[in-house]
Amino acid sequence: MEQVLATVLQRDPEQQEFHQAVTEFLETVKPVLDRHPEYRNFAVLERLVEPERMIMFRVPWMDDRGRVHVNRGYRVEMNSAIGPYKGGLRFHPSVNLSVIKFLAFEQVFKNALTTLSLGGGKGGADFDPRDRSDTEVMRFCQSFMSELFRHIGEDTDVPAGDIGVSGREIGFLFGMYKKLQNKFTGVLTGKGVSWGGSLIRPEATGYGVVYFASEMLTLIGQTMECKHCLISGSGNVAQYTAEKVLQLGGRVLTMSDSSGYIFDEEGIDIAKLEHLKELKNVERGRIEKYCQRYPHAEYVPVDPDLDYNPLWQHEADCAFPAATQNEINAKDAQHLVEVGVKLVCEGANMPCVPEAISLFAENDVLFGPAKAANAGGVAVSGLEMAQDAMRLSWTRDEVDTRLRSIMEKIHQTCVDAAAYYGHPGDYLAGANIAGFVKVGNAMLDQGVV
Ligand code: NDP
Ligand code: 2IT
Repeated sequence: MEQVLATVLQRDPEQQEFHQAVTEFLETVKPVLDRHPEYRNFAVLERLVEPERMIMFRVPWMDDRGRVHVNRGYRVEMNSAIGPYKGGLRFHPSVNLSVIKFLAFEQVFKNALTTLSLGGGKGGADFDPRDRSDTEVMRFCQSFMSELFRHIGEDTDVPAGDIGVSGREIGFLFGMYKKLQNKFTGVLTGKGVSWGGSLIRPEATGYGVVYFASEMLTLIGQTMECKHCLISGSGNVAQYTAEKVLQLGGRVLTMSDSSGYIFDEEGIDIAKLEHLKELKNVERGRIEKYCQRYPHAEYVPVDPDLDYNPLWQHEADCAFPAATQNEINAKDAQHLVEVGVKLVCEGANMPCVPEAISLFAENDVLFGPAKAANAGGVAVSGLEMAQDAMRLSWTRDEVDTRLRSIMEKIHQTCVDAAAYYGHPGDYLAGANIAGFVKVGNAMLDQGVV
């Protein structure tokens, strides 16, 4: 295992996020390797940490004033042992190969946990959609797809949304793919419901996170009812995490964007959440504006001189980081412990640094790791692929029932795998082990490829 990590570090010394994801994974799967030497003998780990394929490409596009910009596009096709590559596209200025590789690596095991036949991949670009017009975003998406189209397909690689990519972008990407291939297929998920999309896909990640958290609470004889919750982010995952918390009787105290956070002591209820959705999804405005409508709420701008986020200092029972990677550092984790938070469930991918996760374990804070807790989004993407293949669509209730059942199964799988390999109650070990065993066994069956 040290050798595997040493090779990763030596091969790509600058890829910090990827190192972090691989290190966290390797630390937890050791008990499996000790019991099953075949994984070592057939270099399963060595193969898992090397993407099957990485595509990087130029994305030139013209803004509304006629200026030409050049971005870099990525698709990392990580592992296809159990199904076609599947995973989102991220458009954010912080995107680089390390970020896309860490996300693709996590996606492999997350997708394995969904019970569906989905391999793992991730892509995106260092494009910043913020303050861009619809026509600029459309031109960017068309240029991006004019290269990506030759690498993807409904049985090869099926991208979806992630940060900066939602319904609008998926529409522009799908339109260009269809034109270039002259084929109407389920090549992307997160499509509009009238053209091949699935009901509940927009809600799926956030709802799934809260279903997973509810399962964790059930095991200790509790429910979401009356739980005070801190949520970060105000995008797709954060919005539907908040919605499901409210539906299950919990209280939402905070939400944020990259400029700052709002604290509403009276609770962000359904009506306020609808206003916030309008603000973020339609106006594409900043969360600060929430306080214009609800002046009793407090807005706290990001303070670049602080090495912690005061959002995590409010008294609460549960925390749902749903913005981005490494948003909860060791100091934030210490604050969460101090204010009495008993459950942290990851909506975002890798939002907690390793020291934060250790602090939660030392202080008996229940910890739901991203690859299990936020797998509901890709799971419903898998259900969208199934509906596309049948050319049928299921009702909201049908999809939601399947989502709930998948999240319950993922939870049980984590609990069982953790206990079987000697780490009872450790959801992170359970998720990594169960995902690894499923993908690893498929790789063993399929030979050295
Ligand atoms: P959105 O683009 O809809 O929302 C992202 C939110 O996070 C925004 O509020 C954004 O603020 C904030 N944010 C983004 N980057 C940063 C940053 N560097 N620092 C602080 N805040 C930031 O994305 P999603 O809700 O889809 O994704 C959120 C997280 O959930 C990501 O980690 C993603 O990988 C993960 N995820 C998403 C799934 C999905 O189905 N969409 C599925 C599983 C996981 P601002 O508006 O200021 O940019
Ligand atoms: O991180 C993720 O799981 C996603 N962004 C969703 C991927 C998908 O294919 O739906």
